[in-house]
Formats: sequence, structure tokens, C-alpha cells
Amino acid sequence: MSGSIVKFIVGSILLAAVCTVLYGGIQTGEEAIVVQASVSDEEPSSLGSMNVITVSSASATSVLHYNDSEYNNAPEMAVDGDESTSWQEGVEGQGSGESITLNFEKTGVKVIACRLGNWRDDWLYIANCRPKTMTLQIGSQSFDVEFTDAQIPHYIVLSDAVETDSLTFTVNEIYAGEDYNDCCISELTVYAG
Ligand SMILES: [Ca+2]
Repeated sequence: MSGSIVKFIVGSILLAAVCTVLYGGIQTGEEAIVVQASVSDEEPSSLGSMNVITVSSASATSVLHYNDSEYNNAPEMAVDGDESTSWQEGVEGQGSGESITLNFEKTGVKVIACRLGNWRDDWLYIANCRPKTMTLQIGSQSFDVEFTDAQIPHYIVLSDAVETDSLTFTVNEIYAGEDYNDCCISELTVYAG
């Protein structure tokens, strides 16, 4: 084998290696679409121009069942548009680890307004537990979000719309209720952007 052929083969191998590294690097960069999530107690100025996503179904890891039919605590109560009704988890303890999942037609989610706790009246808000921190699983990403304990809508704003057909909130820490251990979410409103 002549020297020039050996040089050609070695050069080709080196070129292939460099191309593989470069191509791999570019691919990795393209896949890393990083979305940020922030929580605000101020209504986003663009909210009025966004469409509310219709939630087709909701499910939860547990539900607190009362014998009184007036109190339906099903996960659907967190998306019924009524602030006085809420999803209430039904396990022992204060609800840490329990989760609620919302399903809807695939769209770009930009904002989620969270009315946390039991909003049936002022006493029940204090009497029941409110989520303090939750993990939001949306698309391929998850975010740990923290809320103040004010009985106002808390807005989770995503830096870019996330294309998805579902999202899940898992309760982590809670603000303890004065009278009950049940953790409640009154309303979750999902906005497309
Ligand atoms: Ca409700």
C-alpha cells in the first residue's frame, strides 16, 4: 500500500470522526428546547387575548368521598369553572404525593391559573390544606413551582407554549389546614398561547 493511500484512508477516518462529533453536537443542541416556568400573583397582561383550553377529562390519585351528595370532591370539580367546588384528595395525611391530571385536545399551553385550596368560603380556605409547592409535569418537562398562601389566582407562566394534550400536578408541600387534613384545589384554568 502506498503512502498516499494510507494518508487518504487515515484522513477519511479522521474526517468522519470530526463530522460525527459535530453532527452529534448540533443534534443535541436542537433537542434541548428549554422552557422556563415562573409563578406570578399578578395576572399576565396577555391573558385577555388567550383562549381557555376546554378540559375533556380529569383524574386524580385519590378523592375524598363524603356521604353528603352536596359535596362532590371529584377531580372534575377543579375544572368546572366554579370557584366554590374543589378536588379534595382522600388519603391519610395532608395530601403530599397526590396528583391530578387534566386531559384536553393537543394544543400549546402557555399559562395555568391555579386557585388553590377550598374557596367555598373564607373559613373553609383556612380550615383545609392548600398546596404550597407542586410539581407540574407537562410535555417532556417537569417544573417545581411554589405558591404564596394568598386566596388569589396564582399564574404559572411558561416561557414558550408547550404542545401537549395533558398535564399533571403533584402536591409536594402544603400550608396546613386549621381543622382538616384534606388538600384542595378549587380551580385550574389552562390557557393556550
Ligand atoms: Ca371548581
